[in-house]
Amino acid sequence: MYPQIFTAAKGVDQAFLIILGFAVFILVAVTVTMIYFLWRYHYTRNPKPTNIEGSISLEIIWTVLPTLIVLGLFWTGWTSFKAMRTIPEGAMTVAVEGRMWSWRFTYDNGKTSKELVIPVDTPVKLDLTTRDVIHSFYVPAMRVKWDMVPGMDTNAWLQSDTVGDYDIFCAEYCGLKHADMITLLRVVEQEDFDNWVNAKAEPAEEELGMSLLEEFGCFECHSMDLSEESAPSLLDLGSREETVILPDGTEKKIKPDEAYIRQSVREPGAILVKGWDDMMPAYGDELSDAQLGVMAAYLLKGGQGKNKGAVLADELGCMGCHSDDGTDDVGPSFLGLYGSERKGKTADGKPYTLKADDDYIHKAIVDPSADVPDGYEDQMPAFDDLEPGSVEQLIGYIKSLAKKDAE
Ligand code: HEC
Ligand code: HEC
Ligand SMILES: [Cu+2]
Repeated sequence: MYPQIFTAAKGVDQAFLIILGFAVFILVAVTVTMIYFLWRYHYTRNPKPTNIEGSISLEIIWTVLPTLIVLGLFWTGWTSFKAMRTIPEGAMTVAVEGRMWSWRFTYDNGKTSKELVIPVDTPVKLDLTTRDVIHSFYVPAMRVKWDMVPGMDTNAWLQSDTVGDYDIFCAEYCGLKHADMITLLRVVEQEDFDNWVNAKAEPAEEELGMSLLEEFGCFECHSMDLSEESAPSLLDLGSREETVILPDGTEKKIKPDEAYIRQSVREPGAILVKGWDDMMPAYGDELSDAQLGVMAAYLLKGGQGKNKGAVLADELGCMGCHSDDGTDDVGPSFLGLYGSERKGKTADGKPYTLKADDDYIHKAIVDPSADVPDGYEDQMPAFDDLEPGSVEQLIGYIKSLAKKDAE
């Protein structure tokens, strides 16, 4: 058995051992009696069968004894069950969401995580919910297993007396990738826990680049997706080859690099992107060298590596069913999805053919059963309760993975 680290669940092991003990005892007793009778009443030793009729004392024994045994077994089970169902007052609360096919743990301060991190020696109450089908939250080392049923709020609690990492499984078969629903319970010292739970996500370099672009108003004209209304899109700048017009009017093919971006921002009029007018304000020294460096690095990485939508898609479990590299999974890959032609059937069976635009993607996220693309089943849970702006971020992310010639 797994090491036992949850004191209140000790009774579970006890109940198990007691029941196992009785079962083995009864198996042995019945087998031995049977063999003895075979031997004792063999016709060579007992040639004349006799008919035994009634024995009050025997009947009392075989009624009362098993009743006592069964009641005793019930008692051991009941007491250990009660200990695990009595959630201590003031226990720390963590919301656990199960979904096809990943876990999300949300703490009181809003922090979310894919792993369950808890402080040692602290009772933790788990509010269990599911986004789609029935899952079951199972921590073998804690002897804790409790179903998560759609539309029902269930809960469980646990507490560890030992620091360490333990497995968390889904114990209810929930579809194709049920086996992927594995994550970790990390039991850490209180101090480490406090640091972890209060840590603000370090603004990744990418996010810094993004926020600088926002701060300096670059997005007033530029987009990070395929739309190019008042300026060329900055998406995937690093992997483009572009035709620019030099000050003397000649055309040249270039691959944007850091120096080019620096110059494009400091004196945009010097080199123009072919097809665009000299509309961009010159930023001159408004931006420091360092700021420009961060921006350029971000833009050269494609600006799509880890945008907010990508982080969100990962957090919400989209990537359990969708890929970003073109391999089709349970759902179609996000790569090249935006702007491509989609064929499928609506909920009432009408075939459709259309181009995946913002509206289509929006509907696909909040009401996935409405349009189901050919070759796929209506398996996606509806994400109709996301925070405001989240769907837009997800759309932005899917857009950033569009094929460049889709527009
Ligand atoms: C008023 C609209 C406007 C604003 C604001 C603006 N740009 Fe531009 N930008 C343009 C236009 C128009 C072009 C294309 C003409 C040119 O090359 O100057 C361009 C070109 C560029 C290019 C070259 C793109 C390419 O495809 O080679 C880069 C890089 C760039 N801008 C970055 C920025 C950054 C960074 C900011 C914010 C600090 C910014 N822009 C703010 C309008 C704008
Ligand atoms: C349990 C697996 C699963 C999860 C989780 C999931 N999807 Fe899906 N998704 C599918 C399947 C299956 C389809 C195709 C059938 C359908 O449209 O309902 C689909 C379709 C889509 C489509 C439409 C694709 C097309 O070609 O029409 C989009 C967009 C989409 N999902 C985005 C998301 C986003 C964003 C998330 C996370 C918030 C997500 N999905 C989570 C399984 C999943
Ligand atoms: Cu599951």
